[in-house]
Amino acid sequence: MYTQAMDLAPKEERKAVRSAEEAVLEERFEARIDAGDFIEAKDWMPEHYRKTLVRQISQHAHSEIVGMLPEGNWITRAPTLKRKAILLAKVQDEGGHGLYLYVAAETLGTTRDQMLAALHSGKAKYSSIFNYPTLTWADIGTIGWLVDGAAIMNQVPLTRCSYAPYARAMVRICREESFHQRQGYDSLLVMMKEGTDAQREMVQDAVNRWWWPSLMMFGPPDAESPNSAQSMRWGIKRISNDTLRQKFIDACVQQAQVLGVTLPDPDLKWNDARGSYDFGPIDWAEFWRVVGGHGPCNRERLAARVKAWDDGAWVRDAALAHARKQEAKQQEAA
Ligand code: FAQ
Repeated sequence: MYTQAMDLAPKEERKAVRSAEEAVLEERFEARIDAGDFIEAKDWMPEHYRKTLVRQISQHAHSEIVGMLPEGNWITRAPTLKRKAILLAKVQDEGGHGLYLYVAAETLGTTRDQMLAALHSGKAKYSSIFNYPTLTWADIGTIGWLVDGAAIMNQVPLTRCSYAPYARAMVRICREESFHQRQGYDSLLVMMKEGTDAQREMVQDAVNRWWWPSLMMFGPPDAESPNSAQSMRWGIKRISNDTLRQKFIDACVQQAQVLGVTLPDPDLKWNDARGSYDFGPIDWAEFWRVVGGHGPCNRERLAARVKAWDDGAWVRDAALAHARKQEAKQQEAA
């Protein structure tokens, strides 16, 4: 005899058994994390670990493809053939980074279409830094030096992220980011050492505008970072937002001296006791404004990505139609 009442008991039991099983799986997962093991796509993982990774990796992927826009803006105006070729290669690399990262996120059971829909609707975040405009050619060198420099500082620890597909993508990305940082620094060095006064002023102006937003790339202070504690516990993040920001500042001071530019912070001062540079207050209200959609270029950036998606619809349709035809041919042949 089957009744709803009789159905309920086994279901409850099954749920209890499942959660007991899950508890064992979770314990094993935590033990693997503690032992420094890497987690692969097919391994069991807690839902919150999976969601955290989808959030971070997809935001990272979005940052790479939105990050193509401020620099892409200068490809047609690069001052020499050499600089144009370098910039083209760099912007293309960023597109490639986006693709590795979307694929890494897809291994966690989300689709590219879902991730892009979240970007286009404004639901998903991307790095605050790409909502600032590139006003002069010196901005391009400064992005390489400071923005790619900050990206490397943040991303090298991610090559040891506990989720192996993300860690593997990051190894390749970091190698390319290192070239990006150097080409930017080299471009600024040429302008500072061999350029005119006007070029030197242009570099200083770009550094003044990009310095503080670059420091914001590392995310809010540790004490106000809701995701850090759990992400560090799981080995997704290996080094905290504040520690990475400090390491970046310490590295930049000497590089600025070699370049001959001033970093726009009157409080920047070596602290012997800490073995690091002290620095002035970061405008976190500005950061949250930009993250919240109200930066100088948020609307423009999102509109450009949505337009690219709409303009590319015929390419996606054609590729799908071709794939279907090939499949039908193969089935006929079989
Ligand atoms: N912009 O709790 P936390 C590049 C959000 S790639 C916007 O500390 P978490 C290459 C955060 O999502 C640059 N939002 O978060 C390139 C969270 O919001 P949610 C991108 C930010 O994840 C160069 C909330 O604030 N790099 O530059 C930002 O533990 C040149 C609370 O923050 C990556 O994505 C921000 N700056 O730590 C391309 C690296 N910071 O999601 C072209 C991977 C924080 O809870 C040209 N990601 N938020 O709603 C990470 O390492 C981490 O996700 C952090 C943030 C460190 C960015």
